[in-house]
Amino acid sequence: MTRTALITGITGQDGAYLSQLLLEKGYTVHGTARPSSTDNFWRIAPFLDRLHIHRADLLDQGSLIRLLDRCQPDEVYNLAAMSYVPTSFEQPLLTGEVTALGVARMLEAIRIIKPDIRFYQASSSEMFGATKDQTQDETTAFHPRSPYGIAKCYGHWTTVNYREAYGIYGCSGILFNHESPLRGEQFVTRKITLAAARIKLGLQEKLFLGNLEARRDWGYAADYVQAMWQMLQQEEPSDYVIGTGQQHSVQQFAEMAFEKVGLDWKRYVEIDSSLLRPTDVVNLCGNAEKAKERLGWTPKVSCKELAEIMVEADLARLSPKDQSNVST
Ligand code: NDP
Ligand code: GDR
Repeated sequence: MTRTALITGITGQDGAYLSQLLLEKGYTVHGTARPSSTDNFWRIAPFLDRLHIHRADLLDQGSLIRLLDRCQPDEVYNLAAMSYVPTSFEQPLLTGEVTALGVARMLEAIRIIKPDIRFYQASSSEMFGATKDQTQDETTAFHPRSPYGIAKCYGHWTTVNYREAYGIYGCSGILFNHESPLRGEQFVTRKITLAAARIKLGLQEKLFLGNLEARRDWGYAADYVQAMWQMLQQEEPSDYVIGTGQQHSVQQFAEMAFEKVGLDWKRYVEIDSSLLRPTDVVNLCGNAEKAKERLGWTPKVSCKELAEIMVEADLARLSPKDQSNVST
């Protein structure tokens, strides 16, 4: 029988990769988009006609209840969130409403409408924040460093609590940073790859960045949505860290991206102190042993390959057709 999935935040990076994966697996795929004057469907445009899009907002309990009643999904992937850390410092209460309470609203809707739904919560390595541990796994203590990280901790523990209190099949995927050509332009990897491509093509002169020393475990979004799906196929629900176990600094990512276009990053990157965060996270590196053992999940794309894929995609997007093979 055809399985039915609902993805909140289907218009985002992960929503696009996950919906593609689920369509390939034969699912009927429903997704939520916020009501707005301009639709943000560019990431899902290639297969939009195969998706069922509904207007719903994590801020609105009634819209979520009606949504579940209409779709009757077997699986819900809760990807919707205010996901940009700097904005969470500017709008901490809105971040809490969407990224924290939004999870409780979705789980309440599940409890009311269809408690046998399998639920995936998009948790984040930002929950580890100021951790002193060199690598982080499912047992590492949380010490969030932003309103976003704090909100994600609430969502994580709410998922755990609904599992323990009501027997809901809820999994919290603690995903480390994952990127792709579909990444939003404000996130540092895409900001860098887009700038490297633009500078190569003579469309931009400088790239302004904040903290070059911050270190992240960067993986490829297409690999990570596979793990989300695998978590919901297990007999018992559980929480999983997903990361590559490899760490690079923002500076190293810039080096790799500029190298791809044959340029020296030092000539183009400048520091803009207004991009520094009130509190930042500087040392994240995931230990995904549990996911490897129980799900058989391993990452396929290295950070260097990822930087290259992203630069290539940005070059292709920016290049007029007759210049599409700009020498790299
Ligand atoms: P994006 O920012 O690309 O997408 C976020 C999605 O949430 C968008 O579809 C957005 O809709 C939607 N959204 C925002 N506010 C609301 C709201 N009030 N009601 C309904 N929908 C809303 O994020 P990613 O795809 O990168 O990430 C997916 C999830 O995974 C997020 O929860 C993120 O916090 C989490 N995460 C991401 C990681 C990463 O490295 N990418 C790592 C760990 C966790 P709209 O198009 O209208 O703005
Ligand atoms: P992050 O991603 O905060 O880890 O959250 P982001 O790419 O925004 O920042 C990563 C690190 O780079 C440093 N940095 C800059 N960041 C941005 N955005 N712009 C800059 O110019 C810049 N210069 C340096 C930051 O200080 C930071 O240390 C992402 C989001 O997808 C979250 O939703 C997700 O939960 C986490 O990854 C895991």
